[in-house]
Amino acid sequence: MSVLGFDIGNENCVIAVAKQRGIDVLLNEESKRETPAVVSFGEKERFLGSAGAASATMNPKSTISQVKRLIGRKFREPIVQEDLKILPFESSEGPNGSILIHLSYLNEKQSFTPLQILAMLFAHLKEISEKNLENHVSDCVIGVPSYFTDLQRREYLHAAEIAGLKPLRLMHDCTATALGYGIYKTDFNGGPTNVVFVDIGHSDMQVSVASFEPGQLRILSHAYDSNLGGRDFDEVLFRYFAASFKEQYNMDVYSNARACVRLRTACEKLKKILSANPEAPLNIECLMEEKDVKGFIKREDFEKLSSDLLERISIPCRRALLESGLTPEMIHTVELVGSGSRVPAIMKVLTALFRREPSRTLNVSECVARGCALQCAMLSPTFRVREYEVQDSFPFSIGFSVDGSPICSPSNSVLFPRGHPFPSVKMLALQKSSAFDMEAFYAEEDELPPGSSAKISKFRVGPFQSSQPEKAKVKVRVQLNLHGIVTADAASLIQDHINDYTSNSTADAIMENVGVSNHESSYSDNGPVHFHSAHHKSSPTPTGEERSKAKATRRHDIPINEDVYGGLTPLELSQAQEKELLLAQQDTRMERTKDRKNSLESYVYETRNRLLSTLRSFATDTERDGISSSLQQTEEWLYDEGDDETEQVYTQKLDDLKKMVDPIEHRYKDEEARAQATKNLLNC
Ligand code: ATP
Ligand code: MG
Ligand code: K
Repeated sequence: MSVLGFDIGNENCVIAVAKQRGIDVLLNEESKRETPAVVSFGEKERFLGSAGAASATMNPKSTISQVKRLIGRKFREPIVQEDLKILPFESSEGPNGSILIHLSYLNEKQSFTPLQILAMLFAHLKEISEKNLENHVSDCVIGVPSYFTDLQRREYLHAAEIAGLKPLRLMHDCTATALGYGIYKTDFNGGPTNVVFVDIGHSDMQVSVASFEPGQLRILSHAYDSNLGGRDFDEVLFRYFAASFKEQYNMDVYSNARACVRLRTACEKLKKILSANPEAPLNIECLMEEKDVKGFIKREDFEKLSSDLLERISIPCRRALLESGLTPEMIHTVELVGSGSRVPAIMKVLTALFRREPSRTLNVSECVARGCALQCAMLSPTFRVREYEVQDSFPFSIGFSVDGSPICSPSNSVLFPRGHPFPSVKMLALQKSSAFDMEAFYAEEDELPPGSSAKISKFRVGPFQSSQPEKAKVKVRVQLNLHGIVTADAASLIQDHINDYTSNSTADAIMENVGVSNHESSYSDNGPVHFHSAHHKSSPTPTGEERSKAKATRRHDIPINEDVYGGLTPLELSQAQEKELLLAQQDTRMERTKDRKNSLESYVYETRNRLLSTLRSFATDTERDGISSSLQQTEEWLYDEGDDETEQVYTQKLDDLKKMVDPIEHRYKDEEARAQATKNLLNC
């Protein structure tokens, strides 16, 4: 069983696989190491990845890119509206404020959620992996931005599930990068070595500070700007040239979707040229109104136009540093990754900020996927990886309320404060004698990306009824799991006779940490046993101390009903799975149809040639004429009404032709065999 790491970027995806000798990056069908995160709907089939990107300019309205930006978000969020303005496909508000993408496919109007589109990408990456490895794949670790909310993380898991993948973990991008960086280093001695990782991608940037010691890494802080990445630099160029074409050619690029796509693509290319050259030209033929356009810009001017963006880059860097509690002097190195960081001015900004030049020792586009593959190997029982402990920290404060009241004290609801190590499990002891509601939410809204909802989920704990209401205690197990998702996944009613719980008079909740020492909330690679500890999946496992108390008590399991805000219902999930299956079948059918059509076409050409050569003397004139004219007719038909036929029709046509040619083919083969036999005889 192969273990994989996926980096799903807003622009590019990378697949890494763990092999016994190390980590490899898989090549896609174009032999590229990066696969565009694009899904395009053709007339009768989908084009995914590279093929999707190729049809983006041909077919902009049916081409979905940047779906990562839309995952788990609401249509009306201002930032979503900004993004949708740039994206050429149609969209609208769906149920519960969700986003729906509309396009026409198979001659009907169809709509898809971003989650469904993401699932298509996952399925494509899975297919690439299976072709490469000639094996079925499912276990994987998937990189996610540290700023992803609960819902975004859940949607990633659902999308992966729809695609038939089994994510063992969603891993913060920079944590994956840090793992790949640290596990091979053996020179981290003499106290902790602190490294800042700066990842600038297509539409976001993330900064994390990690502290390495032999055999372990600890994340000290995560910071981010979820709306600042390479594409913002493209946009600077786009606006500049759109304005200058308006002046120069009196042309309004904004009014033409296809022209916008083409100009943006050209600007991205131009930006890349400026990374290596002091100036660059821009030429687009027939941009719109049949006009060719020409432009030119110097790197210097590009940097001036980008000054606001460049300033913004230092904000998350400062924040990460501040929260790590370190000063720039305590930083060993700054590692710069993500292809968006290739703009030279970014290097200058960071050098000034950290008072040293960032290094680029990692593969900037592959490090996340590689780290994820390593993590997958560590989690998989089929691999033995060097013992290494990874302790991540969670970037948001998570609060809980019970029947509307804060859980920890009348004024404090924070169960997992920002920076809390995870995965982590907490047991809540509550004084409740019948069904109640709990709610999980982000306690500090300004920690979240702008526009995100603070709501996470609701839990109905019950029904149950205590026979001794005044002594009833309920224990609820709450987890911040390995994916960074919050759940309340087990509850039990404890009716005890000995009152051995110190009850808190201000709030009726008593918090108990079940083994949430730093050690247990992180994990190391002591084989699967250590990591898949009882705290992860099984029912509540009391500690030794609790167990002795439990002897004097009766314990009944209570059902918990979880309702995730904006989450997929099981029915919706299975509907999405069915839909994906149908779409995949349609693609396969179209692939087969193309295959059949190609076989027919090449049969026509081959037979025509062979009729003039090898087969010539085995056919009568009448046979030859008959076949020739059938070949001719088939060829004409293929270019005309037969251009777009079904698999069965092509197969039938080929069979018909073969029926005419086969007798001649047989005569030829018989003759061949006779000649061979004669030759053998003579050779003896
Ligand atoms: P994200 O991490 O934001 O989800 P991603 O992982 O797909 O997205 P990357 O592949 O790291 O993003 O970076 C893509 C960005 O890097 C694009 O904006 C692209 O234009 C930019 N880029 C690639 N090469 C260069 C270059 N030579 N000079 C400048 N920018 C570049
Ligand atoms: Mg990335
Ligand atoms: K392992």
